[in-house]
Amino acid sequence: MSSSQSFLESPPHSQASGRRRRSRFTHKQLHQLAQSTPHSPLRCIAHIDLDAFYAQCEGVRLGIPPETPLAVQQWQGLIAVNYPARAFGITRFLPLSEAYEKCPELVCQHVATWKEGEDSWAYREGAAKDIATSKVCLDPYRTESRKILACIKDALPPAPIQRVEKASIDEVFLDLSAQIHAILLERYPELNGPPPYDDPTENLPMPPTTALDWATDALVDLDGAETEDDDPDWDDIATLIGSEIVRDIRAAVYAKLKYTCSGGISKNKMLAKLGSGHKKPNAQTVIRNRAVQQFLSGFKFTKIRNLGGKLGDEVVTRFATDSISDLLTVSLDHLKKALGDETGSWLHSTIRGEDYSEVNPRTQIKSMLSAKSFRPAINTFEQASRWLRIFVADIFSRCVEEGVLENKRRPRTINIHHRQGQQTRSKQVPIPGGKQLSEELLFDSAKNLMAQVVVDGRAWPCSNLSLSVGGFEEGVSGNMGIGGFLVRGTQARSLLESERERSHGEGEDDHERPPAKRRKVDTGGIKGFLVTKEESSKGENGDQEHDGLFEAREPIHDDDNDYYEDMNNFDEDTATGETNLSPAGQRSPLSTPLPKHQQSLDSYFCTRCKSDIPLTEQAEHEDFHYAKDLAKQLQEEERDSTARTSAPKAKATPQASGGGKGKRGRPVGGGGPAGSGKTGTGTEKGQRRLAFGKG
Ligand code: TTP
Ligand code: CA
Ligand code: CA
Repeated sequence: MSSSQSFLESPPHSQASGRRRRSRFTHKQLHQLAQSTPHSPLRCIAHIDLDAFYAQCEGVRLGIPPETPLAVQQWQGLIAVNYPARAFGITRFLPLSEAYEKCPELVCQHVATWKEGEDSWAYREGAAKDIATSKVCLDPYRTESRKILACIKDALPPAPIQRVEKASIDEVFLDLSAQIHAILLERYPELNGPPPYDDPTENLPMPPTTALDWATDALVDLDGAETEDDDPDWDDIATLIGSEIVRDIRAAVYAKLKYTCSGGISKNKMLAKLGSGHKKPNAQTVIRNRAVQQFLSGFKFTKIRNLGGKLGDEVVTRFATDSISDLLTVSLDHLKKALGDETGSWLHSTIRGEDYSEVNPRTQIKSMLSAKSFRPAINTFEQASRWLRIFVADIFSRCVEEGVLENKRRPRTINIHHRQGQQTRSKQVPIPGGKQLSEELLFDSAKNLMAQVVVDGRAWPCSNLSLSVGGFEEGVSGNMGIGGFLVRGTQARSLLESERERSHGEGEDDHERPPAKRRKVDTGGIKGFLVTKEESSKGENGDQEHDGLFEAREPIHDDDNDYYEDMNNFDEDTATGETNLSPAGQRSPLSTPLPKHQQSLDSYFCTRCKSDIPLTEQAEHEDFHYAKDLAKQLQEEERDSTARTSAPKAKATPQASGGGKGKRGRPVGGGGPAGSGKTGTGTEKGQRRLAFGKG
């Protein structure tokens, strides 16, 4: 007789003592657990978030004892504060002087910086005063983040049982369902038996346990109707096992790397994420299915992702409350009437703790962005070039970590985003292929993009500039792979032209949208409302999901935007269309051109167009000629290379053709052997000559 039989025939006394004989869950639902099916009612998701992450990184790097109050400084503000420092009332974005007043022994470590004229990032003495010539570098935190992620993965069984989604620089989601399923079958052999009558819709036997040991977990109180006297069902057991796994992971991260983190364990991502933030630092919170409503009712709905912005405001206005408990009394019909069918239904289920979004174990970086807001704004091509040099160094070092030098992965496109007054423009070109990706190559492309912005006019004063690379593709080892990266001069030029047309004079809302954006929230068409800040400001690399389930009501990001990017696993391009905050978290007005009456009436004589140009426009005007010259040079170059593209072994370059792939539809000529690198074919030489000199 199998154990499940023994459960089937459990003695009547269990009935008498109020124990149910059968579980609420069916054999089928248990099976769904093994498949990590989002709708499995036994599903278990965890969220792990590092405590005061940057501060811990600095503490570990510098060997500072964890009980020392420590904060990470960026310019004159603080971006991470460890828990001992928080005990003094020190918070993120508190001005430095105030922080020292509260805690004179506070250790403040400035973030590493990229500095104009320097080849690499470094921790620098007095970095805080170099805001005009430096940008922050998050590489040290990315490196630690990678180590932690590896450690977490090592503590889990291999894929496909392991499902880990890196959600930002310091957090991950884990779908523990499949692993828990395996553990359940091991611990409770009776679950291995076939369902009675071979009917998968038959209920499982009850677990043979009456009391669960939640160890050191913060256990959220049960919902009103539930009592701790009720026997646990399999969902409680699944959550308990999930909690054990998370505790082990946290212990492993601490043992190996000396970082503490907090965890949330529940049935979905939304709840797990709320859970990890519930009790910090170094603790984990379990929200059992029977405790969800109780847990959620303590929150404002504006803390839930997609409710932090426009939609949240709308709901607050409509229902004159921001509390979940209040909103629970509003009927589905009423919500639908007020917000539309889809948004209404979505909100109705969300505040009841429903979220079927998947843990998405993508690990590959899709794009990288480096950005800087300028206060004061910059006014010349030369200044812009100096920043582009820094962006390129930043991006290139990350590309190297992605394995570009070994030809493992390589970005296909490079984008510039430029803000002048209220206008943001983006431009994109393919990254020339056929040779090793290098800083010079990226820098040349970046400057060419900048030149395009200048040619379009109204480039200055520029208040925000950013560079991103995207369209990463897997390299193929050997020559074939390199061939795949090849974009020839003519083709590159055509793409560049088409890009110019597309982006000419566009406003910030004119960015090309990704054709089919996947959404995290499985809600179908709540589109109008559920455009997050990131999405609304995203440029062309939008083929990814969002990770953070929650957005700050007033999202705070650092001066250089890198934080936002990392929040989104580097996939985001968030530099466009953002309202910038000063390092101290204060809103600062975006720079706008000087009002007419403040402009100088002085002028200078341009020898090339033989006319007087206002002195205030001199820089822009000179840039204009510079860019025009460049365009002319390009045309000549193209004529040159067209004449020479008669090589017999012409080869299509699908991967590298970016947007031009189908459109071009013709083989693109190639002179020398693919990947001939520095020996250079005619077209490659052309690519070189696209570039300005060193800037
Ligand atoms: P968080 O996880 O939001 O915060 P934290 O890890 O510092 O503290 P907690 O213990 O509450 O989780 O952010 C992770 C890191 O991201 C943080 O250490 C610094 C950085 N960060 C910014 O640079 N700017 C910001 O606005 C926020 C929110 C975080
Ligand atoms: Ca954190
Ligand atoms: Ca975090």
